[in-house]
Amino acid sequence: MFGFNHLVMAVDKGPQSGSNSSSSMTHNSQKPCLMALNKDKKPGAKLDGSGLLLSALGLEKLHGGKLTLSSVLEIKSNTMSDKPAQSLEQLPWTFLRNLIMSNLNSRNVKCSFSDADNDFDDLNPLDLIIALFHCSDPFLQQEMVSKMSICQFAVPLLLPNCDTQQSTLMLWAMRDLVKKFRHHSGDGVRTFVEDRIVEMDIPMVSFVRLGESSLPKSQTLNKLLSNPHQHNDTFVHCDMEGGDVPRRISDGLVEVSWYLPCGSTNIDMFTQPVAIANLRGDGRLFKTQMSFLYETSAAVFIFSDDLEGDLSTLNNIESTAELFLVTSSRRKNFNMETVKAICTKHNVKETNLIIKEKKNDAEFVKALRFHVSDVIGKNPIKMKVEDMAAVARHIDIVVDEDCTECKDGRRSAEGITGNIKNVVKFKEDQLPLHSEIWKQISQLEKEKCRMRNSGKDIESYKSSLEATEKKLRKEQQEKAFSEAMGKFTAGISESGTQRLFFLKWLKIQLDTLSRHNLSTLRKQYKDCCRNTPQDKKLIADLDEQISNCSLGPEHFFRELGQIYECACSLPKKDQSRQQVQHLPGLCAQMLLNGFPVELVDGDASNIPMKWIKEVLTQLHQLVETKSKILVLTVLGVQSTGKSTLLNTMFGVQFAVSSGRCTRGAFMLLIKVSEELRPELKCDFIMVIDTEGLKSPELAALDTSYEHDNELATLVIGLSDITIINIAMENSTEMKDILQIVVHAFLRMSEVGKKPRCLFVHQNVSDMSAHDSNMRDRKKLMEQLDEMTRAAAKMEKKKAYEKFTDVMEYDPDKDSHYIPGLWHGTPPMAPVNVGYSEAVNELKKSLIGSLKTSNSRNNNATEFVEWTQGLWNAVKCENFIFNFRNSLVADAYTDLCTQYNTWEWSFQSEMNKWLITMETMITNFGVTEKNVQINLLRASLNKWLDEASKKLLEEEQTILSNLEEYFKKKDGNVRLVEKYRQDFQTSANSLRRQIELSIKHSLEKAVEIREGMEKVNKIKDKQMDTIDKKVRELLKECRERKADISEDGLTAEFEKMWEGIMYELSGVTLPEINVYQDVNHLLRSNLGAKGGHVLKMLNIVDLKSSGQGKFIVKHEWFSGWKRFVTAIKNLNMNFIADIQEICNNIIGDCYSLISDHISVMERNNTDYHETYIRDLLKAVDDQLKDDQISDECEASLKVHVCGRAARLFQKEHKEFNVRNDPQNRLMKSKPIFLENFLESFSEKDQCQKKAKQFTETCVKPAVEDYVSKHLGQAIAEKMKIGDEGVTYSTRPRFVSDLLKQLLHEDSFQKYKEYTRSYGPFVKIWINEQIIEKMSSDEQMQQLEKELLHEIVKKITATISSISIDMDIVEFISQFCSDLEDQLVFPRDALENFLILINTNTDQFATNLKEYIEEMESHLAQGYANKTDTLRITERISHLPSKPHDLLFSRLCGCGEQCPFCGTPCEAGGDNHKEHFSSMHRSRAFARRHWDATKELVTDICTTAVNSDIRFKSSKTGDDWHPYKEYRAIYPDWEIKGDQSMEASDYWKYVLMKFNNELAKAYDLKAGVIPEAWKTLTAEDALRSLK
Ligand SMILES: Nc1nc2c(ncn2[C@@H]2O[C@H](COP(=O)(O)OP(=O)(O)OP(=O)(O)O)[C@@H](O)[C@H]2O)c(=O)[nH]1
Ligand SMILES: [Mg+2]
Ligand SMILES: [Zn+2]
Ligand SMILES: [Zn+2]
Repeated sequence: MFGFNHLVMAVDKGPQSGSNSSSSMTHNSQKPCLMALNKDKKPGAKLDGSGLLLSALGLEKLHGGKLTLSSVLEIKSNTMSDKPAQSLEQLPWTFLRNLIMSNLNSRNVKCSFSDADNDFDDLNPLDLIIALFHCSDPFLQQEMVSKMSICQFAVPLLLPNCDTQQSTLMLWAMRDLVKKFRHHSGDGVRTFVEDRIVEMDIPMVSFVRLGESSLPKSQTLNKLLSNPHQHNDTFVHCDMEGGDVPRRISDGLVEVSWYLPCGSTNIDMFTQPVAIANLRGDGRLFKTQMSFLYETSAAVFIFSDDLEGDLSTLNNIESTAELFLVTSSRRKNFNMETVKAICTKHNVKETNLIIKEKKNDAEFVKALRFHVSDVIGKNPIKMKVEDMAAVARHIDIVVDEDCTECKDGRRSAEGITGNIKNVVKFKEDQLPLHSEIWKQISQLEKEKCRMRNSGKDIESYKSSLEATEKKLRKEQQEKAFSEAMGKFTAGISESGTQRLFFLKWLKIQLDTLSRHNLSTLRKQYKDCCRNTPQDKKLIADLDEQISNCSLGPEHFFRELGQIYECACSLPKKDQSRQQVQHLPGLCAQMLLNGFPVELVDGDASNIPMKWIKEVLTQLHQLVETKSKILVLTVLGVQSTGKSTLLNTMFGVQFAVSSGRCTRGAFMLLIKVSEELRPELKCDFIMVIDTEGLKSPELAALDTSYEHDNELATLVIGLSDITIINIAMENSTEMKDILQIVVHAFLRMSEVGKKPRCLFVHQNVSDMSAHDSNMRDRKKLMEQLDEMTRAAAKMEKKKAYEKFTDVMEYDPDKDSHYIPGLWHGTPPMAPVNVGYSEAVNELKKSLIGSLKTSNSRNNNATEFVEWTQGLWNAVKCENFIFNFRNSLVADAYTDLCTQYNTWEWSFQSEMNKWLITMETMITNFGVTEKNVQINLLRASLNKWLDEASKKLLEEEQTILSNLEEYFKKKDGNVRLVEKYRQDFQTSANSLRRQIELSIKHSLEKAVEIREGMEKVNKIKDKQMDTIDKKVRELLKECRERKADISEDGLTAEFEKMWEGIMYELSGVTLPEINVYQDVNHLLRSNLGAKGGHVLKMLNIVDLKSSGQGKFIVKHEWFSGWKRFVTAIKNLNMNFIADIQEICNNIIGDCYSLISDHISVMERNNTDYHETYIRDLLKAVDDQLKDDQISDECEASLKVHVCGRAARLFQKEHKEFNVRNDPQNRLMKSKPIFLENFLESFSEKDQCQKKAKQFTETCVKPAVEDYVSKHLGQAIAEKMKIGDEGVTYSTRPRFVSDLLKQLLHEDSFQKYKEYTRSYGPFVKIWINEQIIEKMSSDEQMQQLEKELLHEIVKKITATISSISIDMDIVEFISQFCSDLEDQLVFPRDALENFLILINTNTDQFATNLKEYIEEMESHLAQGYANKTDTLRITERISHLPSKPHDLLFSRLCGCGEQCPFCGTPCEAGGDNHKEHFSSMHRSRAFARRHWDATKELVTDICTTAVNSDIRFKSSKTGDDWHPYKEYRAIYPDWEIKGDQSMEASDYWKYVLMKFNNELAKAYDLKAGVIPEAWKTLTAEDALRSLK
């Protein structure tokens, strides 16, 4: 069977094709099995070296090392398929995929197809392996060798090339193999050895075949190496799948495998390590290989039956190897004599002759084993693989390490490692930045967040921390760039392959340097953890030693990071800073090459954030912004095979070793192939390997619990999928770890992220685990639920009941069971097939679930943002309250901006509707004289219904807009999911708010209209009487027919008029006593307050109230609890504070009063008690509960109402005078007379009437229209254009305002801003409006537009009315058509209609002309008044004021920070939590130290991180820690900020105005921390961004 077939022979003869030698056919004829195999081979199959095979495998383009590791690791669409290959071309990929996953079955390459047209319908696995080695680059070769070795496959030592006949010694490929074993030494002490295999002194025993042999060599070797209980197929043999297929290109291959003892006599086949080499093919044909083996082996075993043939190869002069001859006595022409003769001839000792006599193998194998043991027991030559290179070169074998890149890389690496005598010392000298200093900086950074050791003066403390950090950074700068680092940077700056070689060499050499120490320490550590976990001191000590002794490329990268970070604190232009600009790019390139990069430094427990940020930013650019990543992480107890799992799953190379191995967290990128990107929605998968969490016994170690907690929170926060790794043997330990994990998940769901979670149970022996573990799963689930509740309670978030509330987890789908890694006892155990298969299943399910998930993935820069935010929050401990991330912030701002526009359009819409309705109400009864006033009430209800419907519709619009918004998949909407509810409630509350205000306004309008009824009735009656009388007189005069002169007529008229006067003289308008109304309303408003207040009302004199300034008096507060405590605390500001509140309210009320008065004058309406009610409501609305005492409130209301009463009384008087019947009669007399005369003479009045109508009715109505709509129009205008952005969201508005304040630099303004935000802001907006409206005649433009709009409507109305009506009907129709738009002055209309008698057609025509004239006249009027003063005046008299409209959408909820008074910036007005982006020193809220009277400088965001305490009325004047301010102010969210830049604005302002502020508040100036003193206006400005 092992006499090779014709195909191989042909190949061996060289590249000529078709030279099937007949001799080989003769050989074959003796081999029935091969005959049978080849009998249907097509004759003349073409064979031209490796070419045909490679092309059949689809590899021809990759020949010569073009296949790279990273291309193999790419996630492709076939990555997850586990179907057998469907074509030859798929075979290599299936093989590689399985091999990378350490699958023992990977060599079973039978494919499930049969392709008649192909010459190759079957393939020997060795051919495939050789073909792939030819195609792979050196790094993939290394990886293949590593994985083959893990599977206990033999690996190529000499790689043949059938085209060139040139063998290659695969030294480089084997470089990375590290093996561990235990010697059996004579004295019974078993020493444990771990080393790089190519550097180990291990004797090699080679096996070759010469000519024919009936003995199955490879199979025999497998038996030789396997122990009886566990058979390994180390070498491919003919009974394996595909092993019987004729080999095409792999003869001449020398494979090697090592037997390594584990130290147990029962298990070990050999007590000493031995390398077994196996030459494929007939040794006679491979002289070079034979020589190599002779010169390097301790012994060579020759298998041959063909002893008569050419055995010249046996006579190698250089050979030092002992020769053995292995033959079978069962073959036909066996002759003991010849055998013996041959032995003598070729110097084979007789004892070295091994003859297989029985059919049974056992004895034969035993004999072989005996001889091998004997050879290695005799202390033979042991040649390192490394040293074989010299032999190889000598006999014309290429050594793969001889390529220039490899040599150069090695030299560069040696340049660094050659100088290392002592690792600890080297690190101190050459890598000084990242050790102690960086640890100290990390401590400082954390302390800046936590402020554990601050005294009272936290801001100064913080600034001193900052100063220390600066100092440390400076120290770093002085040490930056040691010699070794210079070389390292040079090394990684090399191009492509050479850099990779350099890094690999560096790793190899460093490993060698530190291996000895480390492996002992790790072992001790592991033993100690297992056996004496109570000895914490020793464990901690070992832990530290491990960290001190370890040295790998990651330490160099760490150092690089620190070099970069310390340079960042230099000015931008500094040369040292310029020099390091390129470093992150190099590191980014490494990441792209698939290197793990350290994210969290496990020793310092910190992330070098600036460095990582820049690295990932560079990466983002390197891949042309196609950097969407999906993050997968693993968490679990120490040494539970986390890194192994990831390595197996993705073929990556995270550090693996028993004992404490991974530190911190490493990230690594795996490319996703182009075709899969859309499906997985990402370009890369980022795999993060983490440090094992400590088991509970160890967790008590100093700060390790904290460290674990931080790491878990960060990692879970970063990941899209977290694998929780549980080793079965320590599932109880896992419970405590889970506690940490649950906390982390809970925190994440608080910030709107719900990562997926997978449980992987490792070391499960039973393959049916999934089903049988159902009960365990249920139990785990229950435990998790319970933990969730406990964690929720601890984090004070009661809402979480179940584990699934905090993460996406389906216990059935997301539980995986993985059997033990090793099949047998290491080191000779291969990877368990079950392990590899289960990991593959896990991978498939992971990737499958990624496909179905619909989350959007972050790109590298977003990932950095997210990391940064998370890490800051983690550092601040108070995680939930501290998490602020710019991605969330951006998403939130976007949502707010959107919401703001919806809200605005809702408000505008309703505002317009309200104006229409008010117009209708005012117009009620104008056209229909005798309509019943109570119909108005009925209509009011109808309108209110209509309003409710409309409001609901508008609310629905907002809600569905919201719905749409959250459906969006792009953008980070999922991050603001948790605010959704807030905005929904806000929409709802906005609706209710507007509903109330509409109801209020409409009712007021109706009441006022009703109040006018009496007066109107009187007027109407009067008019009717006169009209009738005049008409009678007219008729009478006409009937007389006499030619009455004008004088005569006048006389007649005068006579009649006197009569009327007499008749109507008794009629007067009702007098209203406003004071009485006020008195009454005050009583009912304050009635509930109790006796003392009513008593006060009894003695108050309203008539003298409300004059002069309102002064708050002490006595109103005597006995009031808050006041008493304030006095106790010597809070002299108390009364002043109240005074300010009152002043603000009074200011608002005064403007309300003047608004009412201007309405009365404009519409000629009377006073109505509703105005007073309005006023009282305004006061009530502004007074928050318990802000001032009852007495004070009463006095305030009396003051306001007193003033109102006086003004309204006066207004009422004026109204009565204006509308006094006699007076009116006197006024209308000339009109009547004129009309009387004209009617008599039947003059045509058209022209005149049209003019009169335009002037007295239309023009005032139009002006009124423009005024009513102007406010809204101005407000709209303010919101558009570049400057309009100011009004887009609250934070933006505040920031723009502060910017301007900074510019104006006025203490007074700051004082007003911080003391009375609302009023100040309104005034400020008003100023902005006036400024904008004054430029470019903007307001005139708006006025003209409104004017034109209404004129167009009027003209259209005129044209639409039929001219067949008489004039009165025409006018009536005209008015009613426009009743919802225009209010025509009632009196003027009546006067107009007196004795009217004109031609409708003509009138209409004339009217249009006059209206046209009016428009241009009015427009002219607007255009002439462009000065600021006039605009200010005009705006202040508008019925709806633009600044009020804008303010109502910008004031938000109106809450202010309970500590510093900064306004809430949350979107909507009904949110669960108030927050603000920038707090300020409490000094601005007049806070000061009791003892010293100095202003308090500290800022809320620092205070909530510190251990200092506060007291307020809410704490019952007890001290309460700031950290737990939530207990007192549960709806405020004040995020701690450890950065020095936070609130720079206010620091600067306080620094500048410290003294003025102190003076204004009669206090002493605050102590300004050193660091603030250097702040400039630019810094302040920057912090507003
Ligand atoms: N017996 C057994 N050993 C395993 C298994 N998985 C991994 N190992 C071995 O356990 C050791 C630790 O594996 P790692 O993958 O480094 O474990 P880790 O969890 O990453 O360790 P740390 O990073 O130090 O926490 C290695 O020597 C692995 O070969 C397993 O399932 N069974
Ligand atoms: Mg690990
Ligand atoms: Zn605050
Ligand atoms: Zn709020």
